Amino acid sequence: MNYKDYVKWDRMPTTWCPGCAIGTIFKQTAFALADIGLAAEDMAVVSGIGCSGRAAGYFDVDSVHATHGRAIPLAEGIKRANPRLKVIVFSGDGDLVGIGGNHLLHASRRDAGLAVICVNNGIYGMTGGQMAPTTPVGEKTLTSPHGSAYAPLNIQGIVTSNRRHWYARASTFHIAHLQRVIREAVEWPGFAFVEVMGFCIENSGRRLGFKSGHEMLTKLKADYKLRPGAEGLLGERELGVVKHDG
Ligand SMILES: Cc1ncc(C[n+]2csc(CCOP(=O)(O)OP(=O)(O)O)c2C)c(N)n1
Ligand SMILES: [Mg+2]
Repeated sequence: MNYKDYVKWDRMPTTWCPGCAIGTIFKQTAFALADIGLAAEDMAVVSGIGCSGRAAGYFDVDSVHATHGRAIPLAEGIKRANPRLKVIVFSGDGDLVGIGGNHLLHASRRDAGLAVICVNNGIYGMTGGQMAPTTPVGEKTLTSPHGSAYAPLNIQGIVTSNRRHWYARASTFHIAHLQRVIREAVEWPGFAFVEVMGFCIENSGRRLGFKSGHEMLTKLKADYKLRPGAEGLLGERELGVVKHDG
C-alpha cells in the first residue's frame, strides 16, 4: 500500500491554512496506515467538528464526520457492530477533551477498541481560538486575553488511570516518532490515545507573537524531547508511550 491510496485527491487542497499542523498529522496517519498495509474495507475513520475534524472527509475510506464531541461514541458503535474493523478517531482537543470529555472518560474505562488521534493545538481553532481544556496555564487566547488561569487537563492521567491502557504523546515536529506511535495505536487491540502536540498559526500563534507555522514547529522542537525507554509516566515535556496490557 502507498499513503496516496488513503487520500481523496479530488478534495485537495484541504481547507487547512498554510502552515497548519493538521496536514502533517494527517499525512503521517496515512503513512502509518500504508505501513500496516490496512485495506480500506477493513477500517473506518470518525472525526468530530473542528479544523481537525475535517480529516474524516479527506481519507479515502469509509468515514463519518460526527457531531461536535461525539466522535468517540459514534466510533465505538461502529466497532461494536463490526469488531473486525480497525476504527480510527481523528479529531481536535476541543472536540475530544472539551465537549467530548465525558466520552473519553468512559470509552477509555471500557477499553473500547479504538485508535484515537488527537490534534492538540491548545485551543478551539475553527471558531477563532477560544481557550480549551488543553490551553497551557498563562497562555493568551481569544477568551483569555490576560492568560489562561487554569492548568490544562491531564490527558495522560485520565487514560492511564484505567488498568489496561495505551497512551502516547507525540509532536508534529518529531514525525518519525509520530508515524511509529500512530501505527502502534492502530495495532493495539484496546483503547489507544495519541496526543499529538500541534499548533495553530492563524487563530493562536499570531496572538502569541509567532510569525509563521514554521516558527511554531521550531518551538515544538525546542520544547519536547523523546524519552528513551518506557519507565513510568511521561514528564510534561516528554514524548513517548505509556502502556499496560493487564
Ligand atoms: C454543539 C456545538 N457546539 C459548538 C460548536 C462550535 N464549534 C465548532 S468547531 C469548535 C471547536 C473545535 O475545536 P477543536 O476540536 O480543538 O478543533 P480545532 O479546530 O482546534 O482543530 C466549536 C466549539 C459546534 N459546532 N457544535
Ligand atoms: Mg483544537
